[in-house]
Amino acid sequence: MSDLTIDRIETRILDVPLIRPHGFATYTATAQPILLVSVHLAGGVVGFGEGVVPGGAWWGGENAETMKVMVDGELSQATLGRDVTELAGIAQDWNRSVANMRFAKAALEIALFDAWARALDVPLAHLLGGQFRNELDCVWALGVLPLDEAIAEVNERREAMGTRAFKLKMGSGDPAVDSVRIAELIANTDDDLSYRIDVNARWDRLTALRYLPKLRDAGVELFEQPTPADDVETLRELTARVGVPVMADESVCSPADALRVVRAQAADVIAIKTTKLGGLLESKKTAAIAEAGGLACHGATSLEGPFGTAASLHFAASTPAVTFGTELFGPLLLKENYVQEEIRYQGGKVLVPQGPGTGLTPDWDKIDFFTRK
Ligand code: MUC
Ligand code: MG
Repeated sequence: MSDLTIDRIETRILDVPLIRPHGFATYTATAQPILLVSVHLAGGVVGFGEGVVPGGAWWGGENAETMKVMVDGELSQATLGRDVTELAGIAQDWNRSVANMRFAKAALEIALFDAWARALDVPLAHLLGGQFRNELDCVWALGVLPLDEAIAEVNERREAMGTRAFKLKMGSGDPAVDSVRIAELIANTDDDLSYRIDVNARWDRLTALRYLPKLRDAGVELFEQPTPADDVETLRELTARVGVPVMADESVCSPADALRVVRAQAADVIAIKTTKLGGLLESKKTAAIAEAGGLACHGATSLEGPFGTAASLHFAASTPAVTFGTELFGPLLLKENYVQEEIRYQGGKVLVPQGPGTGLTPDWDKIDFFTRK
């Protein structure tokens, strides 16, 4: 066995252009900033993690720049010189010097996991309980788009990848106009497609009570985080009243949050982003709490690049509680990827990359090209 001492941690910010602008509730991204973290073990093995938020700081307060400061500073100090097999203890120690900052912790934790798995020459899923599936259902998110462009994109994705489930972003425009646009999209595309909306916590209670029933009647099958993250009581009320499953995303950024949602029965599904939760260990705990409380888990995304997406796939492939599929399509939204392999998408599913660690090898020419100067 090679030396597993954590010898060096390197970070760089990549700016990777998107195939089209991606409109969120309060922000439109044309490129995805990604903090690429490389962990070098003394024996020569290198692991990779990505610090990613959906576009910018609007989602959870962190961005690529803040993540770089945290990983380069306190988080590295608490990690260097230790043995990677101590990972759970290292991750716990981070909380002594750095409160919150879960996206930054996830980037480093995943790079450590990847290095450890590569040193053992096993897939990452083997360190997470074992891989029991090779593929998962995968939703495509449209962002906020005009109706004609949305119809074209649905048809194109269906043709190219067999996608049948689509997520529509709301919360940016007038809810009355937006609801009509979504009803028209559903009416003007094939009946066997499935639609969900994500409001990114932007509506108040009365807006949600007014428009969610209209969207339900139009055929929307899942409501993701319609109302503010901290207002678990309103989420509970909507879950009980609107007759369509509700998914908690912003409301669950820790295992303790998951327990709160489970206790209140405030949602039917919990969105597990390995990024917002602070990594794979915290994602496992969150999934266990959801499972014990009878809630489904969804393999959600912050629009990670290939390494982050593959890590989330290994998490989902080793976690039976993820019963509600995934939206791990991030690499497809990037104009170009920076690994030598491609994550494969077919028949509405995404395949878990195979090989040691995440199963992906960096393409350093492309990484250098996208690195912020
Ligand atoms: C979110 O809030 O779910 C994931 C896909 C997408 O379009 O937005 C993200 C973030
Ligand atoms: Mg969401």
